[in-house]
Amino acid sequence: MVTERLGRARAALASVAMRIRWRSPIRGPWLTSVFGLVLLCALPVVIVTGLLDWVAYGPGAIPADVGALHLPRLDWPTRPAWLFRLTQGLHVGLGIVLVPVVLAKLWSVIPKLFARPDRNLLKLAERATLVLLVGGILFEIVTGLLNIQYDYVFGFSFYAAHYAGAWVFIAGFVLHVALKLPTMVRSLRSRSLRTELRTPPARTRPEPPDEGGLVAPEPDPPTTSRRGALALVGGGAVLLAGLTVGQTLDGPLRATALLLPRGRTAPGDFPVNRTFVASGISPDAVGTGWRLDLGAVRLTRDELAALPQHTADLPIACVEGWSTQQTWSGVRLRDLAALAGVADPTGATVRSVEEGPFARAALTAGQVLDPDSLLALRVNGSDLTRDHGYPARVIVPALPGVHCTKWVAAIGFSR
Ligand SMILES: Nc1nc2c(c(=O)[nH]1)N[C@H]1C(S)=C(S)[C@@H](COP(=O)(O)O)O[C@H]1N2
Ligand SMILES: [Mo]
Repeated sequence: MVTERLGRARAALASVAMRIRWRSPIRGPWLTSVFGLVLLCALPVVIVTGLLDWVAYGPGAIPADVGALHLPRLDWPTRPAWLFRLTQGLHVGLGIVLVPVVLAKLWSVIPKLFARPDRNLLKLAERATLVLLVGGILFEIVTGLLNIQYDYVFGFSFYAAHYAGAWVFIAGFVLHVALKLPTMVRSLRSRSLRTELRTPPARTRPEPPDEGGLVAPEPDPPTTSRRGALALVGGGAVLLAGLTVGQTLDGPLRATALLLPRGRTAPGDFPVNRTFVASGISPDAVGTGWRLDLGAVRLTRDELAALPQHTADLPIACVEGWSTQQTWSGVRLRDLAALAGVADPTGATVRSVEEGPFARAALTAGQVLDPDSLLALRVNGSDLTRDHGYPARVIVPALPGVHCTKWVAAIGFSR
């Protein structure tokens, strides 16, 4: 019964394939392998920076339970201060730039989608890995792009889903590379890149028929060359890079981040993810009655401002990929620990006036003790605006922006 139905479905697919008949004369193992080589070089960077970002968030810091998939607990350093700016910027930026290459690679292998499945066990296993590989990367692209456009449109936790999806993709990627590397190397050697880059459409010929069935049995006359296809994909990647990089730059070039909602801010200001109004905090909660609760002591804003102030140029780097460096002033976290009577803090828990996912953040000992780690009262020479966290906010070198808690209500130093 089931086999009968499968057989019918297969026949239907085959007839669709017959009708569509993938006829591009440039499709073939060489072109697929060129896209494959680019992805083989670049995707490990996206994978490693993504995993590093997860390490940077720290254990339990983001409300996402990933069970057995958790990484070893490593203390994320505070130096260099731009570390998270770099890893997160690379992860998001390169992830965006590679989208045309991924799409081109999928286009180049599309006849396989309609090919009859092999009875050979190894070939079947290879197909199974493709489900992980293709499903995994499309899921990562879609969730990642949605997240950088509008924070949290998901019913599920972006962090947990993107992270679990990453492991599915990584498994597919490793298996696919292991199975296909010899084919890729052989195919790359079958033609010369230099020659292809000099071949116009008129002289473009299909590759010889291949075992994998990528080359069209009845190719159409060429309308573009392999050079043209590479230029289209490369041009798309460069265009995306140009529209993305601005979100990590300060100065006039920031306005070039046209694709990204946080690329644009009021003149003289820097991005805000959640505004004061959006936080739902009542203005009274951050008015004259506001106190910083350190357990042993409670301080007014004036009392905080009367303590020794320290100034540092530090980046805010958001999980969404944007980053900016500003000049922050405030009280050193280690001075506040001393005031709270904790001489040797082993970490800290920061609580916000705000309820919800940003209500709490955990800091390691190293993050509390760094001389540039601040409870900031001012930025760029003026009091914080409410949108940037007035009366006081945390800023710590190399700490993901998401943990730089705004509208701080309390800091608990642990011993
Ligand atoms: N209480 C609170 N703190 C918060 C947030 C928030 O929504 N609520 N957003 C975080 C995120 S995701 C980032 S990137 C930074 C952004 O700081 P900014 O809005 O001052 O640029 O603040 C962090 N601190
Ligand atoms: Mo963020």
